[in-house]
Amino acid sequence: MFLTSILLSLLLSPQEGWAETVEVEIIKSVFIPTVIKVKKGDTIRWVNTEELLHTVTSGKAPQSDGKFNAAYVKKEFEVTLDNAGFFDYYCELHPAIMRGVVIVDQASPGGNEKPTSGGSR
Ligand SMILES: [Cu+2]
Repeated sequence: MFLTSILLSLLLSPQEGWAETVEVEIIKSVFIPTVIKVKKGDTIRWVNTEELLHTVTSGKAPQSDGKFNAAYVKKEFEVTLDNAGFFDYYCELHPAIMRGVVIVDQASPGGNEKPTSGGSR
């Protein structure tokens, strides 16, 4: 009885795709949207729509903080952030004009908050 209902709820709940991919486009040397909000574990994908090369470098321009860095994005770059927080990033080639922010939400998608396994790294 009990097991059946667990199985049923597993089957019925939309577990598939609870981590999403959020896209940021680089258009005319601007990150669009400039500020995005994602959930922990989501993937952020930057898509460079133009010929110009750009970087996606974490930190407050012009100071990278080493969390992520894609040098010379010709087409796409993906990153998954597992920590909640506020992540500034910019383009090292155009730091004065190309800046963006990723806000990673504490909650996991779909309310499937899993107990964190012990041990910190
Ligand atoms: Cu750039």
